Amino acid sequence: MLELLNGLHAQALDELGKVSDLRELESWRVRHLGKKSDLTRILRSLSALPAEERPVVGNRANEVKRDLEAGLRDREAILRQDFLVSASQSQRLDATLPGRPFAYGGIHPVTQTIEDICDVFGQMGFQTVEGPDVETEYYNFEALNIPQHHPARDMFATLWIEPDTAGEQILLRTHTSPMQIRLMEEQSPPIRVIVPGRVYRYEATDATHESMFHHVEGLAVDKNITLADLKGTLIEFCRCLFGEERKVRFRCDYFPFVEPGAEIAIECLACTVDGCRLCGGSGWIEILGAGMVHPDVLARVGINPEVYSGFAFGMGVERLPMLRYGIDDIRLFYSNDLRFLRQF
Ligand code: FA5
Repeated sequence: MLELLNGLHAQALDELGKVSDLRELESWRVRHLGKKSDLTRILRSLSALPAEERPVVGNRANEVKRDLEAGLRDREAILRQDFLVSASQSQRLDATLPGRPFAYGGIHPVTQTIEDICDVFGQMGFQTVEGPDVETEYYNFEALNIPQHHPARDMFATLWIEPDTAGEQILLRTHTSPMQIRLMEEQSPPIRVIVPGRVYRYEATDATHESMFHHVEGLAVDKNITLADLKGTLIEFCRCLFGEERKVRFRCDYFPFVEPGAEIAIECLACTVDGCRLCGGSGWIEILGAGMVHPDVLARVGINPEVYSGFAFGMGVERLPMLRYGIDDIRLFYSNDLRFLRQF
């Protein structure tokens, strides 16, 4: 696989050197970095590799991707410059005319954050998959040890949908944890996956709560996975995103589908005065819930909890850029104010 990646890398760079105009450059981009490119196919199929090969191949594939993206940017700058020079020499360009402003689009800060999260976990050997926004009551609750009338359902104010034709209760998923079940039903250990996606809650909004927001679920199942693996993985993730100096708090929490359960909070930066609107003056903002997959959950999907163990986490995506850039209201992400969005 490494040979394949190296060959692909060399060939793409070779072709890039021969690209002579912007149209050719776009077709080069589609061929080598597009959704159907060999490189994207390799990145998507990392999970099928043996566990010991996955991090090595994952790292190399990400390196190749970064290198090709950098090459693309450099080539584009050169071609644009060439175009201007040749246009002005052929006197078709009146350089004295005032320029027309372009309305540039950009990647939404939440999408950028999801890409950053997937990159960090990708380098740790986690594969990225997605799941359905419309879920059944079974996957969202029951399979996660939250039967009807369990008090933990109050943690998730739910938007229900009319039952489907088979009479099954359906809903807009309140978290990405149902994907833990779907994945463990489909794959046998070792499993190492992250799942970004939208989640929905029937709750009032404020500076740190939205009714539609994003989660990234993480799941690792194998022999001998311990709480130390969970803590090490998540603390390393926080360091990658927030730097070495930022304080991270790891402490107990309760979720019915993990045992023991934990949460991580990050030091609040906006908190210079008492009664901070982000953290209420506590100095901390919770970014994720986590824990060791409950043995009953493993048994329910046919994985023997005597042999295997696992950890899982679910993080709130919007809170990460808030903490990184000092954004003091989550609602700014979805109010479509270009003055805000253009800053990213
Ligand atoms: C959960 O949703 C669990 N599924 C997380 C989990 C996964 C625990 C796997 C154990 C194992 P919680 O409701 O706390 O947990 O949501 C997770 C994170 O989403 C929170 O830490 C917070 O950062 C973010 N969050 C929660 N509610 C909102 C909201 N209304 N708006 C924005 N972010 C939110």
